[in-house]
Amino acid sequence: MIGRIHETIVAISSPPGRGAVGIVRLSGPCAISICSRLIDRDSADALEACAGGERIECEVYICDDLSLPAGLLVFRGPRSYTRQDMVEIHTVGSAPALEMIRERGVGLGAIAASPGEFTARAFLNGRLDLARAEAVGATIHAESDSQLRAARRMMDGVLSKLVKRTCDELAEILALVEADIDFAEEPIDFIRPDVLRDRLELLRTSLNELIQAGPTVEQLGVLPHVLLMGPPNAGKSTLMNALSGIDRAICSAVSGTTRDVLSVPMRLGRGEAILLDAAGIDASVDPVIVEGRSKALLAAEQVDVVCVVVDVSSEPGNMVRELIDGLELPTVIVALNKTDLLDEAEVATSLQELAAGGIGRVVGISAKTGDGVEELREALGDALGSLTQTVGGDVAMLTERQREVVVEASGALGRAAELAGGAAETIDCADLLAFELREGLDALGLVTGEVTTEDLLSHVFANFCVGK
Ligand SMILES: Nc1nc2c(ncn2[C@@H]2O[C@H](COP(=O)(O)OP(=O)(O)OP(=O)(O)O)[C@@H](O)[C@H]2O)c(=O)[nH]1
Ligand SMILES: [Mg+2]
Repeated sequence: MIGRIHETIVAISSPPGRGAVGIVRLSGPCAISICSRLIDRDSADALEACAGGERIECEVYICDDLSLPAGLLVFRGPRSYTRQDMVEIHTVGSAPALEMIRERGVGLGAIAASPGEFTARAFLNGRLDLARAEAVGATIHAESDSQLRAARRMMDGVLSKLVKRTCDELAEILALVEADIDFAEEPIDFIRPDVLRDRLELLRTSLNELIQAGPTVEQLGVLPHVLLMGPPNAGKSTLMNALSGIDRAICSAVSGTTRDVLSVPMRLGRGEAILLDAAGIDASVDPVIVEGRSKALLAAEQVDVVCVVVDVSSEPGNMVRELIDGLELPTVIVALNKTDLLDEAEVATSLQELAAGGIGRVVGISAKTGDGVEELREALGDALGSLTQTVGGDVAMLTERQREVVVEASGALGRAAELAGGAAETIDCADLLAFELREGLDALGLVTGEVTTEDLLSHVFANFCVGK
């Protein structure tokens, strides 16, 4: 990526598949001249003369005798995302047409862009630091609102600013320690060991806060799982559809309708979870039902919360006990379903009886009418708690890669603080101290990309899509 920065790259930037609009993007010194040979003559003249920041309507040729209407967004470097000349061709979102335009671009001298290469150029040309470039990738891959928020904060540079402040302070401390080495013969104490130790401990505390701030951006993407478990016909599938708002599962009065484990995303307050529906648990010996039951029980051990669904008219207290007896379950919430079939007093008695059993929170619902479903959603959200948490405030979220290097930096600072703590004068251990401080600085440099290698870039940008 670093070696070919002066070549022109081309890629389809819109997502795969059909859409109203598709985008082919070019960046590099020949972006304008290559694009002008893909379009009609008059528009090509307008493109060559364009100073950037404009949209030009044109016909783009997907082959010699076939053109499509298109709009060109033209950016002249350095006022562009990559700080190079860039053109975006917006045309009909047909996959073959976009591919033909891309191939023609390659035929005219552009090279096919690698994943993330546009953003890598933005980084290499100083438009973004590495933490912000990673935030672009995290935004594209966000699968939950928490991930999106975390990525957005990274884009705003919260992490970059924090790391920069730490690096500045560390560089100043290093300069003082090095002065101690350079002027070892002089009777000057540039920094006292106790002051040095305190300053390093402070820096280390702020790095440790960053490490412990919460899940990494990647971890936020792993959604928690909730299983609906109960006897056949209790209304699990009806509840799955009600909670997810999607008609996902077949529901029927025939017992044993669901056989496989079905899954669907579900909103829980501000977070999200995956909701699973499985076969009912009973004593049937029918081989298909036995197979479905063992899949349901296996799922019960792997999820974060089990929501036991029982029919209010089926001696629910005994039913729940029978179901969960001998099982090692995570947090359990009981959904007492079909409350629409009984009067209020009867429902209240069943709820009290279940609550007294101390199994877990009990919510009366009717999956059919929707009564109590929102209260159940809230109970599930509470039970999942931190797993669905949206990280709020100004916390700087880290990617796994960033966390690793911040842990390294914190380790180096810890070793340096220990050296300073055991010394009568800084000079006693100045060489070792300077070494650890440089280690810390180098590690932090990897967060923002002040220290970069081709390997690091390939690692960071490998997860991007082509065209970004
Ligand atoms: N009155 C009433 N009927 C319900 C309610 N929930 C579900 N049902 C009915 O109960 C029957 C079984 O519903 P399902 O959702 O298929 O039950 P299930 O637990 O998934 O059943 P299996 O997949 O066979 O284990 C269907 O006829 C539903 O319409 C409810 O809240 N009230
Ligand atoms: Mg079912």
